[in-house]
Parts: sequence; structure tokens; C-alpha cells
Amino acid sequence: MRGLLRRLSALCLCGFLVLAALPARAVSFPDVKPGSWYEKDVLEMADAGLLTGLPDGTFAPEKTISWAEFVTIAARCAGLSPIQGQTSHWAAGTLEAARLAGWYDWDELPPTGEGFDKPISRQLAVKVLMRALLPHVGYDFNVESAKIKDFSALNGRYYEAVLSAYAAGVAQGDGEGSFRPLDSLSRAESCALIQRARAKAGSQTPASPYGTPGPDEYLPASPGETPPAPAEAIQGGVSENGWLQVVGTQLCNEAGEPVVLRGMSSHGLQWYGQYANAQSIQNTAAYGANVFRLAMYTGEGGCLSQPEPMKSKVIAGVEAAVENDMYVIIDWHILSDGNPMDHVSKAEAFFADMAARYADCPNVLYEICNEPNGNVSWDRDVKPYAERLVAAIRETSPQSVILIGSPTWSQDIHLAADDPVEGENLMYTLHFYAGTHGKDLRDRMDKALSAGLPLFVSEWGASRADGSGGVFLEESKVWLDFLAERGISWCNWSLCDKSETSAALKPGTSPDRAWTEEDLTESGKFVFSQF
Ligand code: DCB
Repeated sequence: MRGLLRRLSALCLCGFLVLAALPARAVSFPDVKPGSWYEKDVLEMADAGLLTGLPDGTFAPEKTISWAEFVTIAARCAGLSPIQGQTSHWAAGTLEAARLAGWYDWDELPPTGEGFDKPISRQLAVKVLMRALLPHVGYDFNVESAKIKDFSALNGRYYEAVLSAYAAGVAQGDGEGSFRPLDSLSRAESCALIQRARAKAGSQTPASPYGTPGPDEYLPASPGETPPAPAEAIQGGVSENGWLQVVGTQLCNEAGEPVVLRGMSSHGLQWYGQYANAQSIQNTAAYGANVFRLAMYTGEGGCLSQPEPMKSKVIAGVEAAVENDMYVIIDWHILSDGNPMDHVSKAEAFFADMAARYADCPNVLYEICNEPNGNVSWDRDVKPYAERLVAAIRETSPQSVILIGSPTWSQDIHLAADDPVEGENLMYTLHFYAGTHGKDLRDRMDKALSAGLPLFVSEWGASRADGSGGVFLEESKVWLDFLAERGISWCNWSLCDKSETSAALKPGTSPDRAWTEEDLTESGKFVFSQF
């Protein structure tokens, strides 16, 4: 490029005739004002062939940018070619290629086209751009989140994208220091954003895997605080262990011996329910799993919008687990609906029904709220919710194990440790993602255990907290060793074939036959070897 410029300027010196034959700028737009804050970015991108104006020759800098427009420009920047789209929309092929490349998910913009011309939100624009151009940028959560005045408005699903974009200098606050994650962007703003990412990408050497936590050897918080690991934790099925019980902080079998459950969690039953069938569950048992978790989403098209079909899936999943002599967790998977109190009556009715149905079934554990998050507090929301749900379940199921979540996606176990729920056979869930969470969270676990809080890792992933990135197998190994030393049970996210690194199965894997190593992803191979 620089060579070309030099040659061009040499040519210019050679004479007016040559110069006259070359336009000063390849592109110009009547509505891109000379001297405006966006002029340089827009014209540079137009010259580079990354964007075109509207059919009438204008650029419309103030106009809101759509999904189709934004992703098309990002794809040109990243050199991503269109493939066969699912509709006849002009950008369908590019959007399909971008979705399959993992720049965004199906539920964020379905390939059926109805959202293609809608505005893309700022959080999604940043996610697409970072995945397209800067997938390896790391960040310090505390440093970057402190830069964002309206950080509490940001959905955790976008932490990775937005915080890495701030770390890279790609995203910047508005005049007031806010990110306004759900607002739209103008075409001019998009150019500025994309130009910053291009500049950064140009100067970047391929870095360490995105989001890798720092050196991360486990050191106990202080010697002596760690509860003694169970000598010989048993790992059998239900016929061997019977009803579970909690003794101190340890999950034990009917005879009072320590037991550890290890297995897979389903993905959302509304999306990947086919992998919660008898054959798939049996396939995990064949690798040594003795528990399966049924993630029944509440929001996102889950049981709040289709209660009966979702309940049937849960019942079928429980039956499949029972057939395979496995323990099974019924998970009320709140996520986008972060406060469990929002639907407490529905939860009570659901769990009362389940507890009555499975009153005599030692296989079943109840997880009453997957991951409280957002504006939610332990004492105001989650604890009172848990008290109501424990009461509802205990009406017919006096001894089953009940798993209780906590704020910040079931990471705030210290709040529960300070103020636990009354009752027997209650455990608290701790969720982690190896690419995002490390020693701090493990230290928190040791503190909670020392305070007497029984813990169950009902969901963890070898990816980052958004379900993709990595995989982080070394970090995962540190985590699993830590859990094994403490006799803590776990389920891995997730048994599905979605193209995200946390998925255990390669895309297209059939749920209806036995699996071999060939069917497993990197994460799947690792996790299955740890049962
Ligand atoms: C949890 C959720 C789980 C979510 C995984 C990975 O969320 F319990 O539902 O799964 O962790 O993020 C993901 C799937 C995606 C799907 C998406 C939305 O893997 O395929 O598109 O759910 O349904 C967490 C956990 C921790 C944190 C944030 C989230 N965290 N989160 O620490 O910031 O935002 O979803």
C-alpha cells in the first residue's frame, strides 16, 4: 500500500496529465460534510471498498445501521465470504456465514430473516466486530467494567465482547461514559467503531488464546481451612447408593458414605432436547457419568412460553436417567429472567408437581434457580424464593436434595454462607467457566466450605462464561482436581452439538446411537475422560 502511494506520488510529480486522470478520492458522498468528525473514517472505508453508499449516492451518516449492513461491513473487513443463505435477502449469505463462524447466535438473529433489516444493538455490534477482527483480546474484568458507567445495564452474555472491546480501545463510552448496550448505532458511529477495530487488528500480533486467565496454580486460602477430602468417594449409580443425603458439607449416599456425582448438563431443552433422550443419556453413562442435568430454560422460549411441552421433556429425561440408574437434576434454568421471584408462583407449582410425582424416586435432585443475575439480591430475592420453593418441595418430598443458586450467575455463595436457608439436604450451586473464572472463585469456595456451606457445581464449562472461546483444558484440569480433592460433584455444560466450544458433541452428531471419540469435541473428549 505504501509502495503504491509512493509510486502514485511519483507519478503525480511527473505531470498534470497523469494526475488529472486519477481521482483525488475514489469515493465521495454529498452528505458527508468535509471536516465532520466522521469524514475521514467513512471515506477511508469507502476507498478501501468496505462500504458503499445508498442507491441514491448518499451515505446517510445519521441513519441507524441495520444487522445486514453492519455484518456485511464486518465480513468485508475480515475477508469472510458469503455462503448459501436461508432467504433471498441481499445479505442472507453473509449473515449465514457470520452466524456459522460464531460471530453471533441463532437466538440473537435468526437466519429466517425477519431481523436482518432491524437495527443492531451496540452490544451485538461490538460482539460481532470483536469476534470478526479481534477474537484474542483479553481484559481485566475490574479495570474495564469500572470504565462503564451503566455497567449494571449490561447483560452478562456480553461481558466478554464489551469488556475486551474496551480493553482494546475499540468501544468507548458516550459523552457521559455510558455504553448504552441496547441502543442502536448510526452508520457514522459504526464506521468509527470499525475503524478502531481495524487499526487495532492491523497492529496486533496473534496473541495468547482469548481470555486465558493468568498463571493459576491453586493454593489453599490458608492451610487448615480446607475441609478434609473424603477418603474414598464412591461414584456408583442409584442402585448402589440409594437416597442421597448431605452430611456436613459432603454429599453422601444412603449409608452415609461420601459420594461424588459427575455427568453432563443438557443444553436448553427447548433447543437441544433431542440430546436428553435415553440413548444420549446412556452414552454418557457408558463413559462413567452417574448424573444428568435437565436444563429447562424458563425464558428464551422455555417453559414460561411452552409449559406443557417442556414439562414432558423433563419427565422423559427423568425416565431416561432412571432407566440408566443415574441421578438426575431438574433445573429451573432462569437466565435472561435473572430474578427468580419474577415467576415464583409458577416455580412453586412446577416443583410441587415434580416433587409429588417423584416422591418415591431416589434419582431426582431439584435445582430451583439456575443462575440469578442482574438486579437481584440474596436476602431480598433469592433466599426468600428458596424458602418458598423448599417448602413446596418438602410437602411431598421430605428428603430429596435441593440445589440453591445465588446472585451473579450462582457465584455469590459467600452471601449464602453468611445467611443460609434453614433445612436438611440443601446444597448451594457454584457455577464456573474455566476461561473466565479462576483462583478467586476457588478461594471463595474454600471459605464457604469452611463456613459449613455444602456446594454442588451443577454447571461448569471448559469455555469462557459465554459458552464459547478456548477451550481452556489446563484451567479446567486445575478446577476438576480442586473439586475432586474436596469431593464436590459436578455437571458439565453442555451435551449438544451446537457450534460453540462448550458443546461436547461435534455438529451433526446423532442422539440416537452410541458415540465414539470421533463424535466428541475437544471439550467433550476431555470431560468424558473425567467421569
Ligand atoms: C450460563 C448459563 C447457560 C449459558 C452458559 C454459558 O450463563 F447458565 O445457559 O449457556 O452459562 O454462557 C449459553 C449457551 C449458549 C446460549 C446462551 C443463551 O452456551 O449457546 O446461546 O446460553 O441461552 C452465564 C454464566 C456465567 C456468566 C454469564 C452467563 N458470567 N451468561 O459469569 O458472566 O451471561 O449467560
